Amino acid sequence: DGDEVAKAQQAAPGGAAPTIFSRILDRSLPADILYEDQQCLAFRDVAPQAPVHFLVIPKKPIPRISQAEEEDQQKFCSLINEETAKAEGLGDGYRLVINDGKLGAQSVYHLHIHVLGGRQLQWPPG
Ligand code: DGP
Repeated sequence: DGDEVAKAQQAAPGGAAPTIFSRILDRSLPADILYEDQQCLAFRDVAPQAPVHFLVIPKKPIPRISQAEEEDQQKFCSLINEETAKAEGLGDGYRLVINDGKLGAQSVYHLHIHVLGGRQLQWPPG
């Protein structure tokens, strides 16, 4: 919504600066965690836009996808969290979204994939 866009327009791409997601990773901020492995963490979005809406992040604090290094890009497939999507009841389909930068409405500069589903999604998004 407009609030998220306002946040995105104020968010500064902070390089390696810690974000709220670093605090979720080190457990100093509680989150509803769905999946974890050596490389990634999946947790529910605090402001869900669909009946199921979770985020999948790399543990490495890569700020944004357009600035990811080559070797990190090879790991992105593990971010597409198929198993968790199925476990969340998304067997009939879901949407993966990566917001990148200001115009892409990214508000947290720790690379993350949104996984949304559980209703008929519309296209195009706003
Ligand atoms: P974006 O950068 O616009 O792709 O989205 C960031 C998302 O992160 C947004 O949908 C809301 C979510 N979010 C922000 N802060 C928190 C938080 O403290 N906890 C959780 N679980 N989600 C958060």
